[in-house]
Amino acid sequence: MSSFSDIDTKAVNTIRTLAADVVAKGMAPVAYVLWTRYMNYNPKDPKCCALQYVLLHLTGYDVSMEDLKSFRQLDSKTPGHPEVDHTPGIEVTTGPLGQGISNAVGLAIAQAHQGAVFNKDGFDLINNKTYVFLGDGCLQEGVASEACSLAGHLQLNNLIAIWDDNRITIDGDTDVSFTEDVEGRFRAYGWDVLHVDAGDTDLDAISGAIAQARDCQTKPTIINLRTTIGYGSLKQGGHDVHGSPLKADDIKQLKEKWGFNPDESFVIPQDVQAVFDKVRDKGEQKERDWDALFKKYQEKYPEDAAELLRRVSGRLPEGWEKHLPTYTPDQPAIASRKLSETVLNAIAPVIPELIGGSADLTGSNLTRWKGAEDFQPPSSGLGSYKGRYIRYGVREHGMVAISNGIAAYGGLIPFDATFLNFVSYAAGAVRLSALSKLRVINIATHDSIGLGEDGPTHQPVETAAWLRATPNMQFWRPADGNETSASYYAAISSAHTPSTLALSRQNLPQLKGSSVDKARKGGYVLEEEDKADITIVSTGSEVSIVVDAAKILREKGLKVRISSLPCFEVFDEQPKEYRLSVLPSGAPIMAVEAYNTLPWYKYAQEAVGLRAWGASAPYQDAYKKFGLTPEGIASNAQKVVDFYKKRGGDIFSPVDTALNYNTELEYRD
Ligand SMILES: Cc1ncc(C[n+]2csc(CCOP(=O)(O)OP(=O)(O)O)c2C)c(N)n1
Ligand SMILES: *[C@@H]1O[C@H](CO)[C@@H](O)[C@H](O)[C@H]1NC(C)=O
Ligand SMILES: CC(=O)N[C@H]1CO[C@H](CO)[C@@H](O)[C@@H]1O
Ligand SMILES: CC(=O)N[C@H]1CO[C@H](CO)[C@@H](O)[C@@H]1O
Ligand SMILES: [Mg+2]
Repeated sequence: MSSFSDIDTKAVNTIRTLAADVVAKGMAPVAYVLWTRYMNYNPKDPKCCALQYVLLHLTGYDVSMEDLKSFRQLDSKTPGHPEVDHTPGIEVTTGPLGQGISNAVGLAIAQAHQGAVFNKDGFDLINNKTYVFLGDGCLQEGVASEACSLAGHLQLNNLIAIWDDNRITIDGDTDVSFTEDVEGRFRAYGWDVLHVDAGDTDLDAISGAIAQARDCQTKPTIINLRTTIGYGSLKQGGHDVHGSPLKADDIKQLKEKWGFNPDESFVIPQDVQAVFDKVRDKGEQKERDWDALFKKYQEKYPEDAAELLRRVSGRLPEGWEKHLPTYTPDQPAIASRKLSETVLNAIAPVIPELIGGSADLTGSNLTRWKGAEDFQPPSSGLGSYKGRYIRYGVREHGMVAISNGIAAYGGLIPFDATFLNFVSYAAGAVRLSALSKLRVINIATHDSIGLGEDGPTHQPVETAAWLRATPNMQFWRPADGNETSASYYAAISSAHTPSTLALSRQNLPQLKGSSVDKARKGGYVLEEEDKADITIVSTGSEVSIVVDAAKILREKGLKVRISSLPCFEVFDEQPKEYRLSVLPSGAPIMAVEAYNTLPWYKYAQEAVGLRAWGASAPYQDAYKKFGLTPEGIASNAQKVVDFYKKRGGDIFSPVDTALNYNTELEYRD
């Protein structure tokens, strides 16, 4: 006997017609079953679940009929692709194919970890299902393979993926490019694979598969749901359904077919709304039950309860920053990747919500703190879900997309690690960290030609320019111990901004005059001089070379100021007077950095850097080849001073502009 009746069919058809009015085209039955029978949510508390706008409206989220009608319009609540933080009930920003399923793996990891840490006998507080819809396109994207492979290894039994197997992508039938055995592939990853043949109509089969997936205790599950794109439309099953809205006469016949008045739009029959209202009431009741359970938990385990509340509210542990190490000028030169390890060793024990790992470069990255436990399925004998160190394997793109999911879950601060050069492999996910305002920390070691012998394939030259051009991304390149601590301070305390920390392989001396407080401004004066002939501004491993170049120039009687600019994004937020005090008018400003010089012309008239790929050599030789030695820099600085003296006239700092980019940026709160 079916547990579904005519009213359920009517509700599905309501979703179909509403969706046709908005322009969505598929998956109505499964969305209905999932939202009404399986997911727990309370729209009054929208930090919960995500045909998304239609279901958000029907189920009572703050997404109105007007919002549905203004789909894709400027400043509407319903942008072309759902954005987290913009529309209530949206959990992650998707649109670029493959990201959503990969985020889902991150959400599932976060749930498994928090559950392992906080659940107790009789207190199944964090119970743990992530449902995700994905299309053929998502399954073709490499990032999804990376993430799903890891999910299988991790045996995430709380992850349920539903594949809209409509055999269509934009170019047409999937026969033209996608003929692999997807089910076999997922079985090989270690997933359970289920299928529903009549995904357009068979609510019972859909519900049965979801129930089976939910109850699977040992693995993630993918449900292959055979569907027809644009089901009910005159163009059903054709690829042109995807790219263009349905024509008016097609929408009309579709409404007639589903028993709706063809001349009305955006209609929700009362009895259908009543179904959703009931679901909402059930959701509210579930939330009350949960609150009651939590109250009991609070009585029995007050410390755990307080800790859970602290983490979920996003408050950092009191005084964590006091654990950040500082250094004195007479301490030895240390590689900033090593300084980063020292920071992680100091803060991982006091920030229990810090969770992360490396894409198979732990030994090079120095990202595993003392005493860390691996995040692994208990049956592996390699760790447990309580563990906070994630072995990502060689999967950079998947790693960052998973970090985005972990950050979106809340209550955790994810970091990940690879060589700076391979952060580019993860670009699709990196830009979404920034767009979605997620605090993800990318620890990016081997940050320049300074990595030496591995050569140009591994030496990032263009990467910094990209990351600095990414809105809401803090790209930090610290020059010594104090600056490394400052970069971590900023990364951890910026709740709505991702960071990339570029760290050296080679040793860097402690710079006299550096400090955490100064570096936290994103840029500061390292060596001041009145009536200077030149300001040299630099970052990371080149700052100490500039310090030596200045000694040569001073011997020749020149007055040289030095500024360090570890983070452009943060420096640009400082008041104009401050920025002008670091990069003043009156003398030429020359930038020095072992990267492409493109980003520097907003701060300096002249820049010394790389306009080519790097070189495979001991790092000192690579630096020499590109003139990044004290002598080379001094010689260029002399040319700059001579040129501007000869030209005469006033010299204005590039920071002194008519238009001020340092406005209050809306994403900082
Ligand atoms: C990374 C990425 N590449 C390309 C696109 C453009 N794009 C949007 S939908 C689509 C086809 C998706 O096919 P499928 O996943 O099967 O969805 P369906 O058409 O069946 O709804 C493409 C190529 C995108 N959104 N993201
Ligand atoms: C680092 O900062 C501390 C505290 O501000 C300061 O005392 C120390 O001199 C700084 N170290 C260096 C190398 O400048
Ligand atoms: C990954 C994970 O933590 N899954 C848990 C979800 O909840 C069920 C029932 O409480 C547990 O058995 C799983 O281990
Ligand atoms: C903490 C940790 O994993 N440290 C390792 C860093 O890499 C070096 C060299 O590969 C190892 O010796 C350390 O054990
Ligand atoms: Mg498709």
